Amino acid sequence: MSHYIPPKVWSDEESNQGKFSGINRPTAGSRFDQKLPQGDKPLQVYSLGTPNGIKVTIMLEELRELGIKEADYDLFKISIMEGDQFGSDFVAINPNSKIPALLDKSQEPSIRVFESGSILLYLADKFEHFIPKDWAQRTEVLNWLFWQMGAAPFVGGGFGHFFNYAPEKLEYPINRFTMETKRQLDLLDKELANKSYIAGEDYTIADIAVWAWYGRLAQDALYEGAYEFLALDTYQHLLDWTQRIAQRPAVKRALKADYKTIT
Ligand SMILES: N[C@@H](CCC(=O)N[C@@H](CS)C(=O)NCC(=O)O)C(=O)O
Repeated sequence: MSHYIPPKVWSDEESNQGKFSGINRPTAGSRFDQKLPQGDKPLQVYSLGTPNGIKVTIMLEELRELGIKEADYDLFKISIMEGDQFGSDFVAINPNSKIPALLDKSQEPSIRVFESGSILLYLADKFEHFIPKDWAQRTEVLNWLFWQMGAAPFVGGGFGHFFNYAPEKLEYPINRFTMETKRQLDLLDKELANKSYIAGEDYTIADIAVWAWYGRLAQDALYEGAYEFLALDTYQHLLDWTQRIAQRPAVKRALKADYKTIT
């Protein structure tokens, strides 16, 4: 057990942020002027190949697969460990300073979209794909999309952080977040026992969002040793669904996407 006694008032000067000390500050807003490049495609994506980032590239590659020219995009790399997310142009698109962010230049004026779930929904509504028109079915897709947006921070910011990134291995947070992560994995496994996709028989933005985290975890692509530690081999329906989606050409392309530099 740690013997840390919190002071009366917390101060960032005494806090050890480990691997993230170069970027973490307790304030929001832009930290320096930085122009972002724009290409000539209708959609400009500023992102990175993380679980939240790949949601957007998978969706855009799925739209490309359907031959939708209006969904063509330029993809730029925001190096979050170097602090690109705090540059002025990026903050103007996403005041929350997190990837992914999208600028839709086909609209006048351009529309900014941030939060990966909001971007998926924007693209699904705009192009009328990967979201059902039927009200009840659409609601079920949104149930899972919003579930993922609320649940995955326990996996990434909780389990992944303490299992993989934290400067020391601490039993209490690892136990706490492993318990929750396994509960979520069991939920998905039980749901996927009776249907092909998470919101029913069709592949939707809910699958894209959930796969980017839980599918990647099931592929052992997120945190070294996690597959074994979480006993992912015991979630057979989740593994089958992971494979089904991994075989999609758009998903394969998205995972190998080329990011242009911003400087
Ligand atoms: N809820 C946000 C989370 C985005 C997020 O956490 N992005 C991470 C990378 S996966 C990031 O940009 N981190 C940089 C930072 O925290 O400074 C979303 O889904 O878009």
